[in-house]
Amino acid sequence: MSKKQFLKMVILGDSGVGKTTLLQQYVTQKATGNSKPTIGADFQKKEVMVDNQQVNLQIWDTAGQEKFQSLGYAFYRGADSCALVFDITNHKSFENLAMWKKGFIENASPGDVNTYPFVVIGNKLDKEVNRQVTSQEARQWCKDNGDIPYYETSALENISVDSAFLEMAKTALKRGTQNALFSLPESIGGAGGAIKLNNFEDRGGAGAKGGAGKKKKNGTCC
Ligand SMILES: Nc1nc2c(ncn2[C@@H]2O[C@H](COP(=O)(O)OP(=O)(O)O)[C@@H](O)[C@H]2O)c(=O)[nH]1
Ligand SMILES: [Mg+2]
Repeated sequence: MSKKQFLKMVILGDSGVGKTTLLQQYVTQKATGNSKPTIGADFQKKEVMVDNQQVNLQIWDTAGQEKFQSLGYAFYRGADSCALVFDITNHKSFENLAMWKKGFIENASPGDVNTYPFVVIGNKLDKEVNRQVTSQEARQWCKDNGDIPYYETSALENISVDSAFLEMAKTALKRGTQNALFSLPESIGGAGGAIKLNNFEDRGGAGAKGGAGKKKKNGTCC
């Protein structure tokens, strides 16, 4: 079997759209809707097969800090893919996707933004009667933002949750192999919470580029 791959994924979106429930459903096949993540940046692990390759996913969820838009640098650092989640019954959460995407780009500095593996997820599909965002509207936004794949899910009823995460892994892997050609090891270590990520292949050449300043801001650098 070929070398094990590691992928870091992050989930962004307004508070209440269902990020934690999506992750819980994906990782444990359960959605109780009442799990509280631990304080601070929090991630879950899952091992999956993607195109005959074993992949270790590390999926980062917020611990509620999204309300204050105060996600630390460790959250974004070296992310291989990013899910932008909104609630189809809450138009405002859809409008805020642009802000989340911009925040991600500013913090993760993911190189060529147009080819970055974003996935947009419109969650709470089981509440179709309360829908405020049409599929067409969402698809148009995705098209205008570099042809981002779009999924409608129900974290509660486990509709299309696996497919959305699988898409993230697939596109991230594809891009990862392309980037591997260019990635030289960066020697910035000891970055506070980011230490956890040092187990990961540091393909984040671009991530590290914009990050040094931010790390200093957190008082955790070097
Ligand atoms: N009906 C419905 N409710 C959901 C769904 N996903 C999450 N929820 C509920 O929405 C609320 C917020 O979910 P949560 O995962 O905590 O959102 P987060 O703040 O984005 O992490 C909880 O009461 C969940 O049970 C879904 O697909 N359908
Ligand atoms: Mg949450």
